[in-house]
Amino acid sequence: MKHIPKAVLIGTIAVTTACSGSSSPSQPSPPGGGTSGGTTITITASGVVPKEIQVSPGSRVTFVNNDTRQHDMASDPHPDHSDCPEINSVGFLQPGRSGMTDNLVTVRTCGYHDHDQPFTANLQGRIVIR
Ligand SMILES: [Cu+2]
Repeated sequence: MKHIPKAVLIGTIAVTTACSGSSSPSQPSPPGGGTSGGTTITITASGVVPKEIQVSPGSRVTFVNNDTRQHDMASDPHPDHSDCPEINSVGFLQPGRSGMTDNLVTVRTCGYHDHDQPFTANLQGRIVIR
């Protein structure tokens, strides 16, 4: 017969020091957005950048007019603008102004153009929702 010693575990009373709120990590927040992956299309004097952007369903895309002239962004096809009416919310943009699409909820590819210059290729682009 083996004697199995009865192990008596003396639990140490762990006194957990309550967190008294002095340990909030400072998270650097980049100013001015610039989210990776990006949902911003910039309109420059030489056209839209990027020409094609990919966003997740439900995203809104911001058009920023960095050109010195006005632009009027709208969904393809011109002049009906019926493919992705969410884009038509961007509309007319004075220089320096920005506008957002409505929520792009449908997985698809949306073409857009500048309604003032509907046949200017560098003012046409695509938003890929996937
Ligand atoms: Cu148009």
